[in-house]
Amino acid sequence: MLDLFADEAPWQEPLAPGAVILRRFASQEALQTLALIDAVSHEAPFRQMATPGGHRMSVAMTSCGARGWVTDAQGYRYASRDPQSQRPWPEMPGVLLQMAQRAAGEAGYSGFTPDACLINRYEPGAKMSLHQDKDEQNLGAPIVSVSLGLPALFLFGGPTRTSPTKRCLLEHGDVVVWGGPSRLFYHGILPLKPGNHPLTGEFRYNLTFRDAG
Ligand code: MD3
Ligand code: FE
Repeated sequence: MLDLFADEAPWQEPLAPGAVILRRFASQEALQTLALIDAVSHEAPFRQMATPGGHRMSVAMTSCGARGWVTDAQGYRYASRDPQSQRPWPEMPGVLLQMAQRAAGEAGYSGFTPDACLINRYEPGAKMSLHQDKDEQNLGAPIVSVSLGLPALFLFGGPTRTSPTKRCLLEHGDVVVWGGPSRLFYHGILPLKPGNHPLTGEFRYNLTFRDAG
């Protein structure tokens, strides 16, 4: 299908040690990716999970791939089944796996074999507080993130919670590859500003591809 929002050539912006933004890298595949997100969410619906501290997350999440990320009163972890249905997570679509592998390659990380794709859905006001991603077994592998729909202000710091932070706007089609030292940097998303995106309406989606091991 002709995508009227994919006419811009991608470009790269270095972000932090080991991290690079591939601006608009996913633009051409946005429509297909959104259709695949829809299909995944019919098998494994978006849900707002509870943190171990008992707070309901404002971001709604689901997963595809051999593992999915879950949180509840027991803690954060990867699980091979959706706790809501007790079924395995939907398969990671080949085109998404290949897009993540191509992005990792462009950023200098060849041989990336993610087994988990966490899908975040933000509605207006939804946010993700400053955190590290360290539940994965293979911290030597990068994380590839794909942003679709409404733009969001991304906050990224350094190796400690009190490291100085920078802000960066992540827009539709942007892909970020996080490896090397930045793999364990603190990061978060500021509350989503209301808006209307031609492909996603009031939502922002973010996919993160991980080698959870
Ligand atoms: C930096 N997601 O799911 S993507 C997450 O936009 C998460 O939904 C945000 O943080 C989102 O854990 C940010 C950018 C991102 C993803 C993973 C990272 C940045 C990262 C892992 C390490 C360092
Ligand atoms: Fe994260």
